[in-house]
Amino acid sequence: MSTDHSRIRSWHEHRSAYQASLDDPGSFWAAQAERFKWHRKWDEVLEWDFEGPQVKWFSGGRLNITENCLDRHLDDRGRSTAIIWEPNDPKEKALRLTYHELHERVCRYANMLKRNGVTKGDRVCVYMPMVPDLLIAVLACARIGAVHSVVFCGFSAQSLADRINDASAKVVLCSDGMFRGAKEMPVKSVVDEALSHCACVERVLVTRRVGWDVAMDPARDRWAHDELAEVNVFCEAEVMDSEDPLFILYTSGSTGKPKGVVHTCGGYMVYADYSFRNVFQYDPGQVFWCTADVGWITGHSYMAYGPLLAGATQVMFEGVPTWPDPSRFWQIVDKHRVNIFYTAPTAIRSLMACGLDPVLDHDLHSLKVLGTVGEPINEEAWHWYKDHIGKGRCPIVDTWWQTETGGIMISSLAGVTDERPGHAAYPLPGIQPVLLTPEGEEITENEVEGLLCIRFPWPSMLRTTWGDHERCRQTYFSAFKGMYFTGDGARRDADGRYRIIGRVDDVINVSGHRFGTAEIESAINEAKGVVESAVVGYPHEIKGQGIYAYVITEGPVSDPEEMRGRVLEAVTAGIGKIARPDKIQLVSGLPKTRSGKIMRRILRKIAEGELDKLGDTSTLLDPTVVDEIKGGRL
Ligand code: 7RM
Repeated sequence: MSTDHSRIRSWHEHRSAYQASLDDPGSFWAAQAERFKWHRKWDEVLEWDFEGPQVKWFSGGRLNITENCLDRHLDDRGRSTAIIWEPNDPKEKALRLTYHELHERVCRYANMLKRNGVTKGDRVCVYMPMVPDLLIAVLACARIGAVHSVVFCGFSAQSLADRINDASAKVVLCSDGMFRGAKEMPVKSVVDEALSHCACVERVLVTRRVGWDVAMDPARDRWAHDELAEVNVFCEAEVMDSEDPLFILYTSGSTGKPKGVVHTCGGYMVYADYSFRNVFQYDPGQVFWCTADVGWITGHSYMAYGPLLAGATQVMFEGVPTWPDPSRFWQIVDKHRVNIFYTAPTAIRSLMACGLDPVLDHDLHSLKVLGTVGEPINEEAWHWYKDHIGKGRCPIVDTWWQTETGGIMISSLAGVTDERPGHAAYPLPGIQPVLLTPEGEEITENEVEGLLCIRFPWPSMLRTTWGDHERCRQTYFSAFKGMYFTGDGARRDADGRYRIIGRVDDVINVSGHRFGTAEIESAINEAKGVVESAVVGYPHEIKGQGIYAYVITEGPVSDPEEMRGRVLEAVTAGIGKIARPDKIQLVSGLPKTRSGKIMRRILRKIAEGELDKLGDTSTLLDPTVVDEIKGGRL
């Protein structure tokens, strides 16, 4: 086997690295871990048991991830650009931060956190738009060993409050407001509303972005710029244990309440860097741009951590793809000479719908590698991306992974492994996927479909769900003995490439964002006049999946539009605008079994328009509701 552990550069190396990772996982991952600065080397590479589950990587090792993201690069790359921040408004000047400057700003911010009572192990909730302080805040938490919990700014006050309470966060970091395309939107006032339901928060630190005169509680709130003026520019990094928690990130599952996925320091660091360098084949000096928000796992692993661990230069964009016009992404690619561009299929589809004119004004010659993440990519979008953005000369990496996996698990490596539209392709060396039948039988042949599981640990896997380890066991490790169950179904082609089909549980993936049907239903049920609801996903041209809600109301509704408006408001308040149903059908009953279970399969078929494929409905409590629902289909 090749002894160059820096990067896999050929199909042959991929095969031999894969084999080596199977033969001796300990040596394989130890070699990756050697790249970093450790205050103390690990005693054991891996200890594991999927029953507990109890998984430890690099135990006994001591490190700080920000020393590896920042300090480690200062001698060689201190003056090279770490972040190019492109503001919402193209007329506002972009901000460039070198590794030196980013290091200094993280240290200052970390000292501000300390000055405001944050210590190792405390949970800090970060609720900020895509401004440099968001990234700085995340790294500052990691610097002092505080556990960050980033909540995407599109979530409502209610969901923010739930997440703050679940983690018992002591401090909230936010901004006054945010710019999003042509709009200005509140942030601090959302935090204020959330905090009326949270007793745990002692301090709120506010970054000024839009310049609003927001309400400040003198006992609780401070402006970040005032506090930052009081602190030192150097902050010693807190030395952490490999298995100390690094962050919590909430994600939706099939049950009502989002789970706080916990990632730990050592393993997450090793895998974020390993996967970033290998999948994107990043070369020093190149410009990387991941369009995801730091509020999602993609923004954690491929903005906050992976690229910085690799010493990369990257773009961080505050705005939206369609403002001031649908050429904004391509303008930015040309302006900052982006080499590697990583986005979601939903963004590609929505830009594809705007036609070629916005693309043709830009030469895009800097692009070398394209990537997608978050949902299956349909062939039409794949080819459009390949031909019109990549001009036929850029490899596309279709990266499959999850909040829980921490990093990319199945993907081709740019220009190294071949690609097939719609296929995430091969597991990265070190990753052992399996396909199972619903009965838990392993399917070993190719050209088959099954439930996607992972049979062996990898360094960035989740360790627990915050405050509820049993829930972690139940959700991921109990369906099939000795396996991590992903919740996805997949196909394996004749050459062993994987194609991810989608969720097999009650999770809907809307524009690459996960929502549980139960979570949306409980928000809908809060609306006045709603008795019960059932939510399913259906194919949506742009979003991948749309949300279809069937809602039972109290008695007949005189004004259906007003009722639908109430449902939308309830979802906006309970979760956020991003989870609003695309279709709301008012019904008098739902198809239920005699035991009272809602037959979602039938509702899904109706939403998909496959009215002749409902199957046997005779066992339903009241088969006549099906005809009514079919008749009223939207
Ligand atoms: C990174 C992220 C995870 C779910 C996952 C899948 C779906 C993600 C792909 C994909 C097909 C892909 N984390 N998914 N990537 N499906 N091809 N390349 O998205 O936790 O928010 O979502 O997303 O269903 O289970 S996530």
